[in-house]
Amino acid sequence: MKLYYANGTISIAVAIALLEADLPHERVGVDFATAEQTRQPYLDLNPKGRVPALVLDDGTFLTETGAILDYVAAIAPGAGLVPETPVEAAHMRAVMYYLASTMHVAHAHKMRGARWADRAESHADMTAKVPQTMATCAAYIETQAFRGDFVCGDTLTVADAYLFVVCNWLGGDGVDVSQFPRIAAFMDRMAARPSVASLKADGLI
Ligand SMILES: N[C@@H](CCC(=O)N[C@@H](CS)C(=O)NCC(=O)O)C(=O)O
Repeated sequence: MKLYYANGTISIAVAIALLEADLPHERVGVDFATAEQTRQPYLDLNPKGRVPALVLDDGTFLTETGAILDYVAAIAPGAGLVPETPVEAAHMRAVMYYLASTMHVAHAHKMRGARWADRAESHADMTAKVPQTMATCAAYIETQAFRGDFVCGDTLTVADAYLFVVCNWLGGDGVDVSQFPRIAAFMDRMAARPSVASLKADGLI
């Protein structure tokens, strides 16, 4: 498998999950500094112009962080990255859908306002709102997401890889993480895992 990623982006959630699942894979960096994701040949591979993308050994091409994380969990059942009970698995996916549809989108308003508006003052207004919207999202995560040390209790699932990367953006988005003690403890717990530590050592986080 080949994971197309960029440092610090949501694609790192997939890198964490692949390491947690102990699945062999190759990482291919996409250079956001030169907007490589918006040009050929990357656009031929992924017309969405985003990361992550995962290319399987038979050429099958996957996008969308939540879908890729579910795939990784499914091909490594021994790693236990999805809860066994349907109701717990639904909670895990509820958190992942929230991250995809609400919190990641709130974060994107800081740098990617051109997706929604053309005027510079509109972009500035969107950027200025980010500390507030991300703090609102953090408050939701703090009180509703955790059912133990992790999202689904005391065992790590793919939602934790996703949540770690999104919460890693909070400081840069103007949110004081120390105001959210469960998130802060979760971030420390994740940082101590060999998967996250090795990605940090490699400069991906
Ligand atoms: N819904 C997609 C969103 C992916 C996404 O927006 N990734 C960002 C990085 S965090 C990206 O590739 N941005 C490049 C751009 O906007 O040009 C997913 O969850 O995989």
